[in-house]
Amino acid sequence: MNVRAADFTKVVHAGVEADPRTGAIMTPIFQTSTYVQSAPNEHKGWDYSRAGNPTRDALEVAFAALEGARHGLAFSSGLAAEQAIIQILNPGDHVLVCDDVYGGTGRLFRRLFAKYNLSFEFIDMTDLVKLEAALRPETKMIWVETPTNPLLKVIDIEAVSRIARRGKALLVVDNTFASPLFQSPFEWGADIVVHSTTKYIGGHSDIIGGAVMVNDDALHEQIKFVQFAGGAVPGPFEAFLLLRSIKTLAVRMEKHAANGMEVAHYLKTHPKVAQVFFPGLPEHPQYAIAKRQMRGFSGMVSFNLKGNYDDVVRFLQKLEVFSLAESLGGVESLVNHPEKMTHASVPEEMRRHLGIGSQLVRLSCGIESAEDLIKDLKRALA
Ligand code: P1T
Repeated sequence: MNVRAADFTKVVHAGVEADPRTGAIMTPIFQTSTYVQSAPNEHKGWDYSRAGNPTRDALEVAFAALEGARHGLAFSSGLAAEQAIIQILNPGDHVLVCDDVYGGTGRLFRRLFAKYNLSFEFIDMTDLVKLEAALRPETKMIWVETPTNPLLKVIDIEAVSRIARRGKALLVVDNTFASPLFQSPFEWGADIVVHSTTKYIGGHSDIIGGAVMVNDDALHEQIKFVQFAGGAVPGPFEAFLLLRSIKTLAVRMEKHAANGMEVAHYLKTHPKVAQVFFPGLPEHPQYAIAKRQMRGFSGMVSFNLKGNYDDVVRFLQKLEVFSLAESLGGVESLVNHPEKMTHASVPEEMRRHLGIGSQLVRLSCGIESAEDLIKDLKRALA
């Protein structure tokens, strides 16, 4: 299980051509808002940077290549990308959403879009019978995040795509946790793939960004229109940084995955750890699906600590290599307390139902030495 050999080459070259004017090997940062025209609406293909910018264009080609898609679109954040996807729907449409999603995704759907007469129903999509029964004539979209945030449940994309086809609903997959190198949702029947590029694709905790990839030309036109008309685009500098990040995605993902695996195995033997959530452990309830659908398990590991909330806070404060912070997917290891941080906006009853409680801790294993990560956890757990 690992990054495909061809992907090491792909990430270095995706979307990048030597600059035709200078031969510069790196894509220039076209830090411009507008472009001189020779006559009204006669120009070299760019008229205004909300509509298009050469640095962003190169990034969008790279995004498409990462997911093996026909089209890529860049957004100013992961949530802006999600927003653009939802904005192709019409009032009255119904969306089925997997119950364990990033807190901000749930907040976007529940608090922002519900008031535009769109309805969102959150269900456990590891239960396909339940999913099929929830389908209605007005269900226009099925929204899957896999592995899920923060409980790392794995949803069978191929099986959900069969249900989506039967219901004539679009299947959206948030592929942020797996990264494009460990999971290819289009190969399992997804219609739209979305990423928070703030995470693994950016990889250095210095960018907020989002990506949408699609194969269908008409769907691309619809989402591109939202991008243009709504304007939630990244600037050229962010686009440049992402192009730079993508070149090292394959080597980073291999190390994240190796560290995640070692940390998960260490935690499961620790007497103060009650339960470990990691799709690469054979005892994970969807291990068979994860092995079939994923090529690696990335660096996300969640676990429940024994004791009470004060014990959890003491543990978090004793960590030295892991920093207590929101976000994930960067080269440096982070630790998060979902209940009080990333998932504080999830209704309490839902959190209780899912098992996002005071004892739950989420790790994003960076690319430091696994030995140092385990030493840090050992000292903080002592
Ligand atoms: O933060 P932003 O770039 O807008 O991306 C939102 C988002 C979308 N999808 C998934 C799976 C995510 O995890 C996120 C953001 N998540 C965090 C900030 C976090 O710490 O979980």
